Amino acid sequence: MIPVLYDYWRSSAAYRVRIVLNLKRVAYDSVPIDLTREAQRTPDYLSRNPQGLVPALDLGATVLTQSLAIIEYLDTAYPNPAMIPVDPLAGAHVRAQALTIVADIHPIDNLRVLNRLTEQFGADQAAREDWYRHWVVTGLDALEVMTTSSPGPFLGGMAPNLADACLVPQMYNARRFGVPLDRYPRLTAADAAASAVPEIAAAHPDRVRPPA
Ligand SMILES: N[C@@H](CCC(=O)N[C@@H](CS)C(=O)NCC(=O)O)C(=O)O
Repeated sequence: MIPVLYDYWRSSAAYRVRIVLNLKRVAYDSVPIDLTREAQRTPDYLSRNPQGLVPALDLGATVLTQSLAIIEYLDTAYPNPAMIPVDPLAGAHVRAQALTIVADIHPIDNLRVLNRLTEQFGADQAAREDWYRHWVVTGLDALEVMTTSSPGPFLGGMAPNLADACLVPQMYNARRFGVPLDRYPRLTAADAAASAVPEIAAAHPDRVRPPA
């Protein structure tokens, strides 16, 4: 069977995986999991991902979860084009750039965390958005510095890599929440370069959104 991606069009974690599947030209089917309808909490979906989060990639023999683990698997199983340099030091730097988004921005801006702010502390929409922007700015401020020496046009240099696959969805989300991006010349340039790559453009939420 071809891989089945349990996906949500606006999920940045799923968007990362779509980018890498497309860059590696791995054919896949997509099953939409509507987070606005709590489809991620149905027993059927929880049997695939007990965390109740998208994405999950069903390979038939097994189901993979966690976008970075899925991308690492894809990079090993489908080595071209490479997402993570084999050189240990270069690979560590690329992972550090990616994890600045994946581990340190995204988890605390996730839907379930924003909902918890409301349930536990009574945060209104303005407070949720302020929280969201605070953590995006904190992370992107650091990432801009961490990527300044990248030769470009992509964070990966002449070709997009894991860091680009994480950056593009994060920049999409930052725009959605009105985070000013002009203070990040390196990141906006890399995002523009990556977004123009047809395989990455094809993963954009507007291109995969199911009809209402
Ligand atoms: N670390 C996980 C995070 C996955 C994640 O947080 N997915 C979000 C969408 S971007 C989700 O499913 N949220 C549902 C919820 O918060 O209830 C990964 O990288 O796959």
